[in-house]
Amino acid sequence: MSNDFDEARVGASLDALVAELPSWGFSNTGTRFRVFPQPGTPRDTWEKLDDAATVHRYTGAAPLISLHIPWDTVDDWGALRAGAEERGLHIGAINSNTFQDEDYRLGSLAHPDGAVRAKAMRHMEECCAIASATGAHALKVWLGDGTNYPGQDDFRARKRRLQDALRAVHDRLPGGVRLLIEYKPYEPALYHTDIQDWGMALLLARHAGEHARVVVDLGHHAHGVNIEQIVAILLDEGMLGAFDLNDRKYGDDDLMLGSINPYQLFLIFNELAAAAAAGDTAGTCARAVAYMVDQAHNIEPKIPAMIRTVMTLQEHWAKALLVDRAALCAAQRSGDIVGANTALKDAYDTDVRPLIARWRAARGLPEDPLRAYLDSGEAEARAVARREGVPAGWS
Ligand code: RM4
Ligand code: MN
Repeated sequence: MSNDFDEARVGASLDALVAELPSWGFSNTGTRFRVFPQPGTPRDTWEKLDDAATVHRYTGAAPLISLHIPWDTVDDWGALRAGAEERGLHIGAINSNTFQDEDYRLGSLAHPDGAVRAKAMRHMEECCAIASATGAHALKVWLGDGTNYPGQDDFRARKRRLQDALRAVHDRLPGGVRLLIEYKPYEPALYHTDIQDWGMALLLARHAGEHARVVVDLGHHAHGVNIEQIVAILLDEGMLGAFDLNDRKYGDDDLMLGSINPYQLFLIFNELAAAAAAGDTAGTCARAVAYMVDQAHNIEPKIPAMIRTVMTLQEHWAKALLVDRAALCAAQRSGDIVGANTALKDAYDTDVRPLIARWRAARGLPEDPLRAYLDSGEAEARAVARREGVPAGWS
């Protein structure tokens, strides 16, 4: 840490950094081979709020929770919103789900049959109504749409159906709600997905309307893809809306953030920190980006995994803020390749944990949230309190 000025600057930026937790990250999940249930898993949406609120209580940095519909459906959305607020939370994004119903075998918004597309559109309307009732900031659309075999359907026809449908969804957005469009190269569709990459998502967002943006899920790229460059380009176009934060080794593994490739995470945040300081389109865009987590904890305990992820987010954000931008810029201009790369490496190699511990202490938070949670006995008490009933899962 270079000086007090840096510490105050990083601290102020950490105050503004808000993580959004996924309700589904607290449910029992697994792979297609096995779901390993965990003790103390929430049994309903209210208990998912309790778990998200626990992560926020220990970290002070995760006051938002994303919901997934229909997994989180309740009778009274106003009551859920009030319940979230009582727990110190707000509802973040509403995630649509058009990938688990029998009718969606050939897709949803891109389905060849208009009746199925209309059904998917009714679901999107329901999600818009939920966004309005809960005060959510976004409707996030990730589709399972695609095909499994060459020739199964017509790429261009599917594109046009999807384009029209997303424009119609955009027209139904409540005021102040963004449409976040997510891409993914494969799975569940295995030959092609209709929104396979950031270019397709950008195209669809542009067609949909002014409140549409692109979501970058860190697990949704082919190997070797330069994600920080995608982030930079989307920022420059004013079209980056949000992240689905996680990490992966092979596929869409939804592992804890920064657990496999922390340097990549730093390089992504470096682009955001550079843009956030700018007075142009990229700056406005960067300051409105939502830091959503999209993790599924298959065998690791869920609340500790989420606390760990929020800490990782803060650490890598702080490192990105420490990049000496003047030195970097000078090195870039003079063609000093090693110097430019060193400006990044120096920031990345800085141990920011003591600074963040001081930031926490000044706010009455535990200096090590993970250790404090593990020592609290809360996990054991929750396992006893939730012994009865049916734990929540992906249905
Ligand atoms: C998808 C995608 C979505 C998430 C679902 C559960 O792969 O990442 O964002 O809502 O999983
Ligand atoms: Mn995602």
